[in-house]
Amino acid sequence: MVEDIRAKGGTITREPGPVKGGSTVIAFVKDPTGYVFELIQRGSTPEPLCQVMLRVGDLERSIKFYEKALGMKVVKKTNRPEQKYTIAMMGYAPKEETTVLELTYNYGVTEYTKGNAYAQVAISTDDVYKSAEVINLANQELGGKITRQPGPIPGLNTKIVSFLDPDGWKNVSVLVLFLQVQVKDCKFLELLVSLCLVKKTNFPFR
Ligand SMILES: N[C@@H](CCC(=O)N[C@@H](CS)C(=O)NCC(=O)O)C(=O)O
Repeated sequence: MVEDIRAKGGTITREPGPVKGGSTVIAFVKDPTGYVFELIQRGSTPEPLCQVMLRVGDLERSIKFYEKALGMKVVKKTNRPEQKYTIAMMGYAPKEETTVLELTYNYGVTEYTKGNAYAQVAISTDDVYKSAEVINLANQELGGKITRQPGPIPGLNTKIVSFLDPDGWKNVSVLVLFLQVQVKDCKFLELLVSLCLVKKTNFPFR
């Protein structure tokens, strides 16, 4: 895959090889906007979109937040003392079956600066109003806040609630699961990692 991406003009930022301190073979590539994608060599899975990695300043606080606010479970936890980091994979099913959040704690790092390009991870819910109540309780206990009260998006038949987790990462409960990032050219992203465009919506009023 790396050779394919290189041939299409993609930037390889980490050549394929075993992860430091482990045996899984990985590589890193960059899309034209500068977003980093990790390629992980593993057997075929029903969902090839594996994980979204967020760096967090207090792993136990984040685990509690994602459990309480969004009903996720820790599906795998890996501590790499030699590399000075711990990872908790959180989601709704084993990581071989579904996309998961990869929460990374680097020893001693309690805060991260955030740019303005990352937007949000979206989680589906059948009732944003109930979800907002649960999220609000988790925010009060563990940090973060609701940034958009639950309700419909103008012009669309979708209701959302937007909120920040204790580290300030934004999440949105909506009816479909998607990861939103600001990109210059989604055509290149499709080519780069063979993602398929499943829906494109233009919002002229935003
Ligand atoms: N300090 C790293 C901790 C996480 C980490 O190292 N993850 C592994 C993948 S699970 C990685 O990026 N390894 C790079 C390598 O092995 O070259 C970070 O914040 O990105």
